[in-house]
Amino acid sequence: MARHLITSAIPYINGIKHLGNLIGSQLPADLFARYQRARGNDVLFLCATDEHGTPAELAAAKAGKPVADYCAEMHKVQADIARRFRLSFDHFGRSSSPQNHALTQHFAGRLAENDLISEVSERQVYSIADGRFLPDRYIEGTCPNCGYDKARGDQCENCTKQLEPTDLIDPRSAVSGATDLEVRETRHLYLRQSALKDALNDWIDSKTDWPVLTTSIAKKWLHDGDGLRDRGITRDLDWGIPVRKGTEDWPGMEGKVFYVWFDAPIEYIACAAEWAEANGLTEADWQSWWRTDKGAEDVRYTQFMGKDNVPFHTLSFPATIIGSGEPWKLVDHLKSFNYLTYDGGQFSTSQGRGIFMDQALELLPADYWRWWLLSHAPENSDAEFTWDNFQASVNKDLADVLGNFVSRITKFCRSKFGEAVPSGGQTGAEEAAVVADLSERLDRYARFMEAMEVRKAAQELRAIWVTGNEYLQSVAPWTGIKSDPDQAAMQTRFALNLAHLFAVISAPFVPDASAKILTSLNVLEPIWPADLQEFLYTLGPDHPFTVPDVLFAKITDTQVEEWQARFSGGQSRKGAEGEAEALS
Ligand code: B3M
Ligand code: ZN
Repeated sequence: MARHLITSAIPYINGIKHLGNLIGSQLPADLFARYQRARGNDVLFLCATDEHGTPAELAAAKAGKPVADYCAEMHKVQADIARRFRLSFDHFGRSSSPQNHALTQHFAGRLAENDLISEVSERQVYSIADGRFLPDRYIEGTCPNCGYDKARGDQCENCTKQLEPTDLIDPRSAVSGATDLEVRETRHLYLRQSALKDALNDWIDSKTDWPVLTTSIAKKWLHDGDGLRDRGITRDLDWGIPVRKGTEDWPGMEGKVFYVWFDAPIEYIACAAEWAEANGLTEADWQSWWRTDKGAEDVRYTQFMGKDNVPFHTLSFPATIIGSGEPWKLVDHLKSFNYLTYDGGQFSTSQGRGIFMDQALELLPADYWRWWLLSHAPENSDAEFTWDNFQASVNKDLADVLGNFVSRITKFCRSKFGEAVPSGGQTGAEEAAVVADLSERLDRYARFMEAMEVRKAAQELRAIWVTGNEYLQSVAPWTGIKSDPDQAAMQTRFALNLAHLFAVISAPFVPDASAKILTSLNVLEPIWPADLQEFLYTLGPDHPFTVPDVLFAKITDTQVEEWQARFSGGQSRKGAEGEAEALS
């Protein structure tokens, strides 16, 4: 039994994510986790909310709530939506957990002991009225370029010009509106990533099986200069993990917190500790997934993320781990995704453009979205969501092919033989040909799933469903039953077994439909087909079943028109302030 540690990039706490976010990390990670579990492997699948940093503070302020309360609420909201999308996390943690506080402080301490931290003095805007330093985007004023009076210290939203806070005319605090601002000196910790350049380079060179998208981004940042600059890992904010050296105070760092991108990836580890605590397990249990000196040497660790997150996972987080000098696991495989666009443009939280996870589930059940998103995953290039494409894919693949097959064969059997698998007849050349064809396809499907080739796996799965329909169409038991009822019984039995096969192997993509089929076929413990020939005899004569309800309803043209208009933009979503995702 193989052991798979799987993490998805952890979504920011502010606001509900859109479908582009979902397909960029959580959903493909879930597909892989479900597949590995179905193959009988041991899986620890972790995700969490990313709760620190400016976006969380701003969103909480806008909601008029203390940031801790806001995060606790939004965590519940996100956890509930994840559950309804059937994201099968073993634990959905929080980067603000005590476990992450302790581990983040621990890593900072180790890095300091290994002389990988330096202290740097910076000049930053301080608001006397607010009693705090203001990150660039907390400062507002008039744009010197276009005169827009709500320009932010990092950029003018109106004319898109990049700004320095000192460029603004009549600058004021976005927190309180206060205008008594001054530039003050402040000290921050820097992680000396440059000292780890060779170690990181060697490590990345050893990853010959990584997708080109991943290695090219890593190499670019490693060699083009910018990526491996020493990196500030502290901030003058209230909300975050207090800067400490392990369990000790850090003189000069009082009142400061770690930068959100420093503690967020450490949450991958802390989340395992949270998982252990939530399940009454011990430190040894979670460390056996993370420490190569404590049992994790046989663990294969796979991360899933959008391409914008790759530098943090190929350089910054590994720098933290390698720099600690402790035997924590480094990622073995990193699967990254391009972007999903919406109807010719970008998904936009601020403009309410595109579909958000909660809205999607108001329209249709999770399986419909899961299937479309996974079968169109932006793997080799960006992918575009259009309503026509979504409609076609749901109606053809799910309703006409998978749904139709299952409904047709169960209904036919019920009407001619009753609600139990019929006996009689013997399989012949037609069935042997189907078995041969499906064996090959199933092998290919498994290889694509193993390699996380999401789109190709979906195509192969669809081809497998099609094979079932073609078989039924060709043997047509509804015609043959008059002349040779035994033969028709055998064909029906064979097709019911195909339905069983489809349910088992489709579960990672469409878990709810799969469960419905299995329930109606009275299969309590689905087992992945080891030997296909044998598997297709699992449901023997007299095995009872029921006809399932409609598995997939077709999407009508009227629905498409209505949804297209509704999601075309014009209404801002809650949490829009986090969209720029400034990393200050
Ligand atoms: N929260 C950005 C994002 O959701 C960030 C990922 C953190 S992964 C450690 O895309
Ligand atoms: Zn401007």
